[in-house]
Amino acid sequence: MIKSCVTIALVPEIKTGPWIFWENLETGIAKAADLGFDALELFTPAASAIEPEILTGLLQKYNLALAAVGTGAGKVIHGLTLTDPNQEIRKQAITFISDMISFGAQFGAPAIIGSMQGNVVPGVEREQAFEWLAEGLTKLGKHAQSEGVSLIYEPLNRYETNLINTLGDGAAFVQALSTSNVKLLADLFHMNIEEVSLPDSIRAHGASIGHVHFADSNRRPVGLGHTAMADIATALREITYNGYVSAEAFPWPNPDEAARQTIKAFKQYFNNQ
Ligand SMILES: [Mn+2]
Repeated sequence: MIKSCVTIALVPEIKTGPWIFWENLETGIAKAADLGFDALELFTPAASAIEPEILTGLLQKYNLALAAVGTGAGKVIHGLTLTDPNQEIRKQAITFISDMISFGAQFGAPAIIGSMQGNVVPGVEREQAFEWLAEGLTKLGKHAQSEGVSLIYEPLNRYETNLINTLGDGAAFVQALSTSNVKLLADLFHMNIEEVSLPDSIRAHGASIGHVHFADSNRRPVGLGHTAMADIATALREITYNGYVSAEAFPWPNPDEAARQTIKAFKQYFNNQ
């Protein structure tokens, strides 16, 4: 069963990002519930930003699940990445993500590593950067396992990282780690830029996919760009994907209409599963 999810971002520094809701936590949750979403994906400044008891209460009140937690604030606010040449910064990046994993795990939600993977920066050998990334993902994947959740690693398009841009390269990389607890995020916006065929790539690497970001070719809500979504939905059903398709899309033309468009598209492509 494929489930619907909508993003709520509570990080002022990244207000121009592709997240649907920006209001305070309860407003976003209430709107998500009203539209019939199954779950939320949360972006917060840190693991300590929301009291777990408060979130538990709100999820129960509105009968929603927490699908995943994002870690991008670690880079945006603190400049932390897993591939920084400075060992102390890499260590802080691991601590930041580790805390986010433990926060999400209280709700059964995995953490996502996207921008915090970083880049191969000038002066660093490519192999060295990949070693640091592998080291970080392995440590964090094992920590997530001890907390009872998976860890989600997200290949990004070439304009956001020079490490891994496709599901295929991501699958080869996580399969070589000494933990099997790291899964991939199939972000349909990044994939639209990088993959030869989105459905073929989903079919080829289905076993590695743990989460999906649901956005159209221009990163607007699904239905407002030119991605051929029907074939992608078919591929996700073929791999018997049973996780979330989460709207990480621009709040275009505004958050409420973007959320309505997303749930309409979700019903169109996934309701007859
Ligand atoms: Mn994404």
